[in-house]
Amino acid sequence: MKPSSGLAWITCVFRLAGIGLMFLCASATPAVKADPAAQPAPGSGGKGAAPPAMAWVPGGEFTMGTDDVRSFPNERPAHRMKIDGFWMDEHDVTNAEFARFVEATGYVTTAEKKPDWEEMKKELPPDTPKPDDNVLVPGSLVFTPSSHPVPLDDLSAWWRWVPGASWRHPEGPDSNVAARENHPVVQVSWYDAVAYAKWVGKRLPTEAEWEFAARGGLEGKRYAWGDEFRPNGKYMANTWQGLFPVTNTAEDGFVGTSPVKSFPPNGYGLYDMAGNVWQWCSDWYRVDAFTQVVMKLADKSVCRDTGGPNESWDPADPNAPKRVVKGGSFLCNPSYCESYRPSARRGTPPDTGSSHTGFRCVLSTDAVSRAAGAKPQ
Ligand SMILES: [Ca+2]
Repeated sequence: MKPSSGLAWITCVFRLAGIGLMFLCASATPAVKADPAAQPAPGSGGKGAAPPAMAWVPGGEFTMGTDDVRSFPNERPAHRMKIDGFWMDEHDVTNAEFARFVEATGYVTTAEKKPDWEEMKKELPPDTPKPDDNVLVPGSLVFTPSSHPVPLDDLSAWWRWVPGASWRHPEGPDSNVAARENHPVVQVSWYDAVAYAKWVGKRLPTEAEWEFAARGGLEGKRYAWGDEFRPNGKYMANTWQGLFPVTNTAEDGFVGTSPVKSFPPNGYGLYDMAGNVWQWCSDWYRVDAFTQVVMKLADKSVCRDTGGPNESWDPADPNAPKRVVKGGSFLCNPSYCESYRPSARRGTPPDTGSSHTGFRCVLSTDAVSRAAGAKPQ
């Protein structure tokens, strides 16, 4: 089966090459210019005390994207971006946390619902035939290693549509999360992530917020911790070692997802901002988003985070609107994507979950203040 919109994003990832992007943005001072005065004073009663298990990400300016030739065209051009400070979850939302949400609300995730062909076909080429009803069943995308080397431009060689796969059963009906309570929840759609965020009184990060946070105060570095992938021989993130997608040597200690906080935090105290699982952002995905944003600048100097484009655009997959995912996953390897770099980005249809996509939430300071006002101490 060609697995519907669920696989739509997969077919486009490597077609990004060839999309010409222009370098238009004049770079200002190439450094992170944080705004320490914007940091809330814990317990001050002003902007509120630190929310539990969240880290403060100071507002300021930074260089978003990259002009490094060792990147995908959709990461260019590098441009100066200014954002406000915000709180971010220290780690990805875990299976235990998501379970509490489902238990409290009775929420049913996208992967647990029968696919709606009328909605699916909107994201597919017009002549796509309707699959048999016996394959239009609840399910999701599951990574399946190949037994032999395969061309790395054919992602269908290692992704399968598995009936019964969901956040409760990440690899299919015979799997479960009983021993993975502290792992990131996966097999969640963008809609699922938004629903969870709303329930906990938070929201998804914008792409600019996510990238600023991932850089941890470092300017223009290739990774969240610097320019060296393994400083002093130490693995800093859960990625793939070995011949992808055939042999996973797990030299970093993990074949699949890892418990949150298994690797060192970045400069803002955030864990797993590289590898482990991709993370949903609130923005629509455009291949040329960075070009678009700098073209709109009057003075070509500093961009302001507006929450991303008004609509999705991906010429390689024009029928499927997508949201941004960032961070890469345990499947990322230098041989094919290396997307655990802060500037790396992909688009994924919001109805699509997979065994390597999760999320975390953020909280604006004004929201903290409202919460504090609504709940007298
Ligand atoms: Ca690994």
